Amino acid sequence: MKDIIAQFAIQNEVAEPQPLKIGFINDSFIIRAKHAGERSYFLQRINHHIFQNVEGLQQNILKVTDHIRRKLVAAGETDIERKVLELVPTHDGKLYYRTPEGDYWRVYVLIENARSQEKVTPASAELAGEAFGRFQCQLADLPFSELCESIPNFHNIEFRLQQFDDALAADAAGRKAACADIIDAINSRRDEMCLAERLFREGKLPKHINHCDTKVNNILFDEAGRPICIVDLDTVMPGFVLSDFGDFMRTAANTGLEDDPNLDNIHVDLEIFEAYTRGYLKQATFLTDIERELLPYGCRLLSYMQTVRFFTDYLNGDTYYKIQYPNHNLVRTRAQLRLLEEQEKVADQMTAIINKLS
Ligand code: GN1
Ligand code: MG
Repeated sequence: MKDIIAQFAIQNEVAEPQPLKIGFINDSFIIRAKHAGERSYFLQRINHHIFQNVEGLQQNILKVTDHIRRKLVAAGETDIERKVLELVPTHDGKLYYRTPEGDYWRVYVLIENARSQEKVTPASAELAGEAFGRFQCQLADLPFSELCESIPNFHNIEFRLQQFDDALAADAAGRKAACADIIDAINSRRDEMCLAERLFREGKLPKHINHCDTKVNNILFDEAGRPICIVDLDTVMPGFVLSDFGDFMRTAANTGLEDDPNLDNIHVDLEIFEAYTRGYLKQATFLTDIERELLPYGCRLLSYMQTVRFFTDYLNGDTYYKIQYPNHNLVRTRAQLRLLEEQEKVADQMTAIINKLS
């Protein structure tokens, strides 16, 4: 570990890295400053099986954080080092270090006195909406073509349906026969769910830079409970604003769990929906009419996409998502499908809320 840290341009004396239990994808460590008042750091081993283009990934993060920092400076903000992540380069100016064994490591400056939260209340949902809306707005003038897709076609539903079709044809785990209802539910919504990609090809729906993992725990809050910084920038990439709006609602505006075995627990929490939307619309001033109109559709699209992704992994024999028990991906699939059905029931109410707040 000492060899790894020695590669990075860390100027002050630091203690041994301590492992942190956060996230399922990368391995994270905290490196504390030895002397009070000096910088501490956040070290990560990047999962290069999932992020195969580490150079592109790190360039994305640099472009996005530099762009946001320039915006903060121009706006005369203070405390900027807590409002945007900062990568620490290696001594030879690289954004990551590759070990002789082929592992990839990176270092960020640690944001002090900040915490994340797992659960939302209506009050924190509104702040979360402001935070993700501000993040998108800060990036709205960075051309999306400047960034690569750190996971190619990550939120492209046409691609996800192709993976589903391939998994169905192969039926590698012999699981498809018992799942005719799920297969029907996916197939009957295909056309509707590919609308965003069609509108993009027709030049009617723009792409922007999105976070693509808008769970509330990717926002750091200060001691007073105010959002200060958006973190986990690995999936920041070009896409539709629907992704970020929809994924927050998928994970936060659900009265049940993502993998709830009791489908009766699953309903749309319209109070959370309204609170987040209020915060989001306040900040996301760049939205076009069609983007605003499609926000309820974005919620359904992300639940549908997650249904397709979990179910494809189930058909493939559980090769992507870590599972805690044998049918976990099937339980996840059914829970996401139920959420989609519940979102379909309240689509008009969602639209009414958006119209009221616009
Ligand atoms: C994965 O590991 P986590 O929870 O950050 C996945 C997301 C899914 C989510 C479903 C890189 O995210 O896209 O929505 O699981 N991330 C990747 O729980 O595939
Ligand atoms: Mg994540």
